[in-house]
Amino acid sequence: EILREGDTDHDGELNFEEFARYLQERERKLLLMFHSLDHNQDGQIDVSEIQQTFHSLGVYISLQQAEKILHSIDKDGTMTIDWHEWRDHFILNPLENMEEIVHYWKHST
Ligand SMILES: [Ca+2]
Ligand SMILES: [Ca+2]
Repeated sequence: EILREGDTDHDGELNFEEFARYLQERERKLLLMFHSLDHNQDGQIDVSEIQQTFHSLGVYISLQQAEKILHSIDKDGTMTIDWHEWRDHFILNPLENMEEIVHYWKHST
């Protein structure tokens, strides 16, 4: 998947430049998603913000399900997701937008 998306000169290989460009583009998208999740703009995503995001996309999840999702990304046990945790979790994952992430989470809980 990364190969297909990142291989901009379509030679079937991912050279270092293409890979670096791919990661840069991923980071930009992930940052936008991070900001859209962080409703109160405090730089952290908490459990209620995860739940709100699901609800805003018309998907009901319980607080426990939202906590489970949060635990899978929260590496340092703060019960919030900061930008670094978010980026590290999704950087090599080809999800494109919040709809896809919500769909992915829904199937992982
Ligand atoms: Ca927040
Ligand atoms: Ca954390």
